[in-house]
Amino acid sequence: MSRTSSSGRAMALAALVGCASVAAAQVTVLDPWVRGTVEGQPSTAAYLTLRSGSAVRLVSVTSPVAARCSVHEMSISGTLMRMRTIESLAIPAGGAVELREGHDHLMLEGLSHALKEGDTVQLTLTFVDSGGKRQAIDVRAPVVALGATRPGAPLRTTPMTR
Ligand SMILES: [Cu+2]
Repeated sequence: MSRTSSSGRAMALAALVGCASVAAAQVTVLDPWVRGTVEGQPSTAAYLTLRSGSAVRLVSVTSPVAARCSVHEMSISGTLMRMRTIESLAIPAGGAVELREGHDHLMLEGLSHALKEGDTVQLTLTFVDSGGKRQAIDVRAPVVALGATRPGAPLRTTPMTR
């Protein structure tokens, strides 16, 4: 292979990658993480921040480790925290939506196995823009230990009975 043709190929590849990143730049997923579980625990929550240059809706979440994934909205009714599934989550143009502990979150139900710290969970998020165009984004979310509050935070000091 000559030097000329290989550099031409590299330029073509760069152009392709450039196009792909423009299309994908519409939605950005930041700081994803999943709460670790104990053996036999059927469900857990995942947290992340979604940013988008244009108005989109998160319409579907899937994961190979969970039979069902959904967006849960948290609300406080008296002293009770309630959560309910919402059909879609809107991200405004140029805005961000933060799914964080004690607030709205992704619910992963029907877990296939216990999720341990150090594991990575794949989440596929599907967004729809105002024109009805769908875009799927794969996210690899680290599993955070059951007692920790967020990635990098120290473990709670409450001793655990084993
Ligand atoms: Cu929930």
